[in-house]
Amino acid sequence: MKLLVLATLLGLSSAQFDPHMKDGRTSLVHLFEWRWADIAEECERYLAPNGYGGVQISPPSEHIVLTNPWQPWWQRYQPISYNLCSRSGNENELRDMITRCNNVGVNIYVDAVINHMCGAGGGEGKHSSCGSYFNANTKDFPSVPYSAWDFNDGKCHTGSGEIENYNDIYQVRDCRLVSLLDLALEKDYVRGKVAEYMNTLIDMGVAGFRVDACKHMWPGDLSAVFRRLNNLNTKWFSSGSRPFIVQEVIDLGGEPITASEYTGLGRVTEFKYGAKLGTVIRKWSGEKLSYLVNWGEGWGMMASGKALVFVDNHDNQRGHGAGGASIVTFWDSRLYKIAVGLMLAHPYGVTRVMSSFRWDRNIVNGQDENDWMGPPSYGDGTTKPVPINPDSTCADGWVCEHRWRQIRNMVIFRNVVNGEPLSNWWDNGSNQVAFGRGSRGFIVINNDDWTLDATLNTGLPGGTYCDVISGDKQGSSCTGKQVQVGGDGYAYFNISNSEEDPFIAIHADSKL
Ligand code: AAO
Repeated sequence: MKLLVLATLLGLSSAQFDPHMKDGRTSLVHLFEWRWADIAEECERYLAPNGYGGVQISPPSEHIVLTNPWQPWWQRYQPISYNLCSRSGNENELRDMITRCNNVGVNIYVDAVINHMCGAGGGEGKHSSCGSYFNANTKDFPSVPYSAWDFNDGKCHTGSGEIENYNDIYQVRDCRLVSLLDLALEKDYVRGKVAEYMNTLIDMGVAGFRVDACKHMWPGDLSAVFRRLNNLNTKWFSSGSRPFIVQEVIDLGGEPITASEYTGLGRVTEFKYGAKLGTVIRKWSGEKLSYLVNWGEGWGMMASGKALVFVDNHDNQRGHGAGGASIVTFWDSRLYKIAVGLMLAHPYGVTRVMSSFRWDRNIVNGQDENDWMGPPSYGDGTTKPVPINPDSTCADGWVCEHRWRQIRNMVIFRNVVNGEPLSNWWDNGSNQVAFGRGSRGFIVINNDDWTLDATLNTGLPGGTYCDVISGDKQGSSCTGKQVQVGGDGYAYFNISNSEEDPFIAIHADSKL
């Protein structure tokens, strides 16, 4: 009996670590600031056919609308209410997107901003995305409703009311993060309102949440909220499925609040991953690709089953949040493709691909003066649609990294090798490495300043394989390089350091 109870508890508690992806899919993509209407189309026309398992969407809740600076992307991290109209679209469009994406096997994960409302001192009469009235001075948000009683200010003991010192765990949880009005999540009423918001989305069919700013909430309060969440909608998910939870906690070490306080509640964003991988790929601090032989837990990261990993995110690609200058982004496209390729080939963590918009980057003394710029939009601030070029790339300032052949094909690689262990590691002691995933896939990377020339054990059955980095398998032919694997599993690789993409990847489904 005791065992049964334990098993049930374990079964239930493990479920929020599972992204519940369909048909053996393994990766999600953050379609940062995309409109719901465009995401619905993208699910049908691109994500489903190319094996993406889910989309992290920008916050769907009603947010402040700012004019100085002009409609920054970050206005969506300042909720005004839990009404479902935002810069990305209204409630009907949201519902339509969730339904259509689910119907083609692509999950939706919501960025939930529940730690705070808008910035303090915003005053009365400011704009909000559904037109709801609010008054930040009196902490009045009648569309929830929240009033002054529902905020933490009484508990914060810094002179400014702000978080002044990340070494003081009380400040970090009870004071304002960059002046954002901090909700009192220990109150049953506030927990109830937050859970009601999240449950509305669950009932609409979302598969889970990326929960914003979790470092700034007490784990006990979060646990109380998560316990109130409904199971996923059985129209698309098996009965008893718990919502997938990813908590945003920035833990690069050196602060008293650690990711491990949160890993019992759900997955946690592993920020060390992108920061360290960036350092390795850039060859800073004497780092080398060959050191990745024990990549993952061996590098001081959390357990693989607790981690959500990414090369860059919407904050650190523009100098917000943390990670520092080492973070690789689409601006360094050659290094970026290697980094994302490596992430997707490696078994560690649940992987998230970033999909960005371009902005007028203007770095002055190490700071990007235009780090606030919002998505491609019309003069009135309405977000532009995402037009697709005949060559399947995106236009109008949308970068669409997830459509880059090298990245898209590695998302498929990850699905093909799902569940296989890391195998046949090889390195040259420098920046040339190769590894396989059982007998299902193999990747070879050259980040040295000279040619890679080696015969390696791929672990794959003999045959001719199409390299999915330089091209695609189309029917029985290959538009890129071909790799001959002998009956013993060995293959010869030659990768010049001056190639556009100095890496090769082959897998069971790319066999000709
Ligand atoms: C905007 C304005 C503010 C204004 C405010 C209210 O920029 O000037 O006061 O409105 O009017 C986003 C933007 C913010 C924006 C906000 C609201 O990034 O600029 O404020 O929307 O519109 C911390 C949090 C983390 C947070 C991150 C940005 O812990 O949760 O800051 N990320 C999320 C979202 C983000 C969003 C919010 C939260 C708020 O992803 O988009 O903000 O909803 C240390 C700490 C980290 C801390 C960083 C930030 O990091 O560890 O926890 O992140 O500092 O400064 C080394 C260390 C590393 C350290 C880092 C930086 O790398 O190793 O630990 O240095 O010091």
